[in-house]
Amino acid sequence: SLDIATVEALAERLEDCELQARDTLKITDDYPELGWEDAYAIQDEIRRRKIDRGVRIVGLKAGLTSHAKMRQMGVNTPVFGFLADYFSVPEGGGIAMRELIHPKVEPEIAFVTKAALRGPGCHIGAVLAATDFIMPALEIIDSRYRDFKFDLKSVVADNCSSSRFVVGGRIGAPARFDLRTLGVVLEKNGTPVAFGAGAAVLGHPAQALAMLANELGKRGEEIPAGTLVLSGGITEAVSVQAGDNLTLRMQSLGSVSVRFY
Ligand code: OOG
Ligand code: MG
Repeated sequence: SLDIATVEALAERLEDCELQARDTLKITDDYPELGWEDAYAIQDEIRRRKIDRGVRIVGLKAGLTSHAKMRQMGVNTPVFGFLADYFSVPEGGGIAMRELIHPKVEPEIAFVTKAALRGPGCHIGAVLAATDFIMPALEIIDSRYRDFKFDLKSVVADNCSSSRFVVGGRIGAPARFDLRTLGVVLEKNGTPVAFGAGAAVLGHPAQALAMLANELGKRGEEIPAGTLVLSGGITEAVSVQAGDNLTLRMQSLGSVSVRFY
């Protein structure tokens, strides 16, 4: 396992890439023995650096929770990260391409909790009972690794490619939906480019929060009440360029849009 100085140096390298919109080679090229604890220690150090500068953490995310995403990235386990205040883009807002490296957009179901969730043993029923509401979300991921080429531990260290997110549309009470059959259409410049339903995420998107709570539970942490959680891309992520407009339409829950300039 890595010593503290190495964890700090790797966190600084990855966060500098994020803040300066530069890419880097995946860290397992230099540290092939990197373990899961090392990877989350680097992510935690990036979070600590941000908090030290006065940044607030405003949510959590699960990633690689759908087969489409796992296939796209060639990996097979969900991973977890955090969302910082400046990641949040208002509904209909714009994102400057020059601030990012090579962004991609994912359609996701966002959950907002009204009670804490703590593992082990957290399950879909507990997640639904603790969910205040759900809403449509676009996640903008931007791996700091060259050409989005990474392995699971490298991506965890890089806060799971987290970059920006937009929530909007309507809010829905979880009891009123079968989240498995909740349909989504992702449009790019008015053309539908990706389609799916909630079941693409681990059979049921609430399972992403259950796994997150169980993972946090191992470290004595929980998903607090009032937390925004992105449950993971339902379809493959879609690449974007300056001038693109992306809209997510979610069955019964309206739409959420973002543009790139
Ligand atoms: C890792 C992040 C994946 C999702 O929703 O699956 C993710 C990546 O693909 O860069 O956010
Ligand atoms: Mg995502």
